[in-house]
Formats: sequence, structure tokens, C-alpha cells
Amino acid sequence: MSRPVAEDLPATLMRGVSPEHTETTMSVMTPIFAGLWEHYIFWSLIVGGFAFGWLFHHSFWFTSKDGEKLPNVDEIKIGVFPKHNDDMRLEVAWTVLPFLLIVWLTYYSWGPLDAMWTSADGGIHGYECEEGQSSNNSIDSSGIISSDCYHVIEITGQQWFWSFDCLELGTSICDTGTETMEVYGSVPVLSLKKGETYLATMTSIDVTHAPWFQHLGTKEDTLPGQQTTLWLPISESMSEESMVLCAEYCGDAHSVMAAKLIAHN
Ligand SMILES: [Cu+2]
Repeated sequence: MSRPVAEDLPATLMRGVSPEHTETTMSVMTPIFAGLWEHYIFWSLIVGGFAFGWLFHHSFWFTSKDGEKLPNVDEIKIGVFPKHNDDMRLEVAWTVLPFLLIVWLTYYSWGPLDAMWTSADGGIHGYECEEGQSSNNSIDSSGIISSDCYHVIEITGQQWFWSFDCLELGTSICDTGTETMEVYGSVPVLSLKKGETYLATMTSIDVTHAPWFQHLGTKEDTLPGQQTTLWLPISESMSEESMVLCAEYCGDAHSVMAAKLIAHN
């Protein structure tokens, strides 16, 4: 391939964010979070439209005309505290309505968030699979994935790379390797099977890191001397290739501490 000439440069610079590369590098949307996002945006628009509509209406409606003498409704006099002018119905409304909305949004996000941190002891992914057993996972209309059982793998964070260990799983269920990626250089690859659900038990051998599985929308800290866990439910709709980045600043090469997740059939 020839060197990029001047007019090709913007396209070259944009490579990481161009639509044809979006799938592997940039998209961070998963069904479960897409649903939450849309619901929160819906309510933000309602609240924003109401607040700014009210603000603009009152700004113009209560503007005085040039030369107009206004009635002194608050009885403002120099040196005297102004007349107390309140409306109990308004006070109650703007206290109670936002409170109800917050209660609703908390309730609404409860299911998806609970699914993300479900128990490894008979939660929505059941118990660890027996040898040869499949997770047989399925995704519901709100994006929540549930499984018959799960497989255990290990992830170790280290300055500045990830180590994946499939433990005793067969290579058709879990495999590892390395690959060279533009910008990131040589990166570890974790290859998991669609329809299977994995529980990563994680630790770090130096400082705090956090693998961020972009297309699963999840991340969790890895801590030296401690074990943390992260669910990796690989649904049939999962994109074939996605990135794993470090989401916890861990030193000089933090920004290139990447890995690749392959979801295969
Ligand atoms: Cu990091």
C-alpha cells in the first residue's frame, strides 16, 4: 500500500471512529444498557422541556414594557424585609414530583443492574456448569441474559497487559491467543463461545486495573491481593469482535492496556 496522500489524511486520522470500524472499536452499546439509556433520555427530555419551557414562558410573559409602572406586589421597602410570598401547592409539587420520578428511575434500573451483579450461587446464571454442559443462555426483551449454568475463567491485570486463563475449559468453549492491533500493538485475545456465560474471577499482581468489556457494557476493578468477579454473558447477538480496555488509571501505558474479545459460534 502507498503512503496516504494529503487528501486521504482526514480519512486516515478518522479510521478509529469511521462507521466501518465502529463495530470493533467504538460502539459501547448493549441491549440492556440501550434500554436504560433510552428510558433515561426520555425522562430527561420531559423534565428538560418542562423546565426550559417554564423558564422561557415566564421570562417573556413577565417582562415589563418600557415606561410601565409596576404594582409593588411584594411591598418592597428599603430597610424592610420583603413580604413573604409563597405558594404551598407549588412547594409541594416541586418536592413531590421529582421525588416520585427518582423513585421510579431507581426502580426501573434495579432489574438490569441486579442482573449485572447477579449471584454466582443460583442467580440468573445458575451454578457452575458440569463438564460438557452448555450455558444455553437467552436474552429477554429488556436485554437481560439468563443461563442454565456458567463457566469459570480467570483474568489477571498487570502493568500493562491482561492475562486470560481458560482453566480446564476446552478450546471450543474458551481459547486465548495474541494478535497485533493497530495503535495497541500486540494484544491478548480471549475467544469465547456465543450462547455461553462466563464468570471471570479476577485479581491484579501490582496496582488496581479494571477490564472494560466494551460490547458487554461492563467493567470491574482488579485489585492486588483480592479477588473480584465479572459476568461475561456472550449472547447470540454479541458482535464478533470487541475491545477490552483498562478503565482504571494504572500508570504510563494505561491507555494501551488493551485486549480483544472474540465471540464465536
Ligand atoms: Cu489502567
